[in-house]
Amino acid sequence: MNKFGSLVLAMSLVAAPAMAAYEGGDVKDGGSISGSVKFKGTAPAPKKLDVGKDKEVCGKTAKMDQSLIVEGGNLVNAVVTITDIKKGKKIELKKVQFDQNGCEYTPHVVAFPAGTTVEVINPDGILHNVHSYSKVNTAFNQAQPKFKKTLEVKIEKPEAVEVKCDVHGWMHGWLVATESPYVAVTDKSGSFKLDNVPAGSYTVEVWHEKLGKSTQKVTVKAKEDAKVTFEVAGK
Ligand SMILES: [Cu+2]
Repeated sequence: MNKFGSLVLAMSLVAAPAMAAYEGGDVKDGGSISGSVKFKGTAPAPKKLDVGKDKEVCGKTAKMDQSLIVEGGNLVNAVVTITDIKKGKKIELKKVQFDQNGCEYTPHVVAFPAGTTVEVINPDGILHNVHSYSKVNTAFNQAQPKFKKTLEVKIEKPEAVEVKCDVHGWMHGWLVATESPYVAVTDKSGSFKLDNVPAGSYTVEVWHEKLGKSTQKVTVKAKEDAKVTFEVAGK
């Protein structure tokens, strides 16, 4: 590449963050997108995790691997977002909770718009450590001693942030921040709903920590619910 070419490339890299940001406002005659996420294939048998520390607190209930939960063919804890929406409902930032009760993160996956503050709760009366493996956001690695019942972290930028506890190696969860407020996590029946969506055509994405991403085009009509079913194959 010549000198001019590399200069153009450098300038375009600098310009990249100027990409149109999400704009929130009032949505008139919004529709919704709802549906479910199915798991395609044979679901693995639930795996019990080895609780090798603080057994009197952490071992009260059996700890199961939550990285792939399939209930009756439905995929639980998948994150559903609209990836290409630039204008829609207002972002209302509310604190969300990430509870370490019994040495397990509940919910296992929390999703919210970027800029949200997460309250990490420690009701256990023992030491936990909240360690994020962020790449886009500034990573955090904070001890949460038994007397510190709540610790707050803010996830500023869109990213699926993996969180672990350095004290209890089996503790593992996700804080998923998105650009728009259109985000939902599938429940026990694999269902989700995104509401107050302006009429239009969108790309809806499903992300799962083990199974990755898949997308579908969905058209939303005013005041109507657009139904969509995803089938995500096991790996
Ligand atoms: Cu811990």
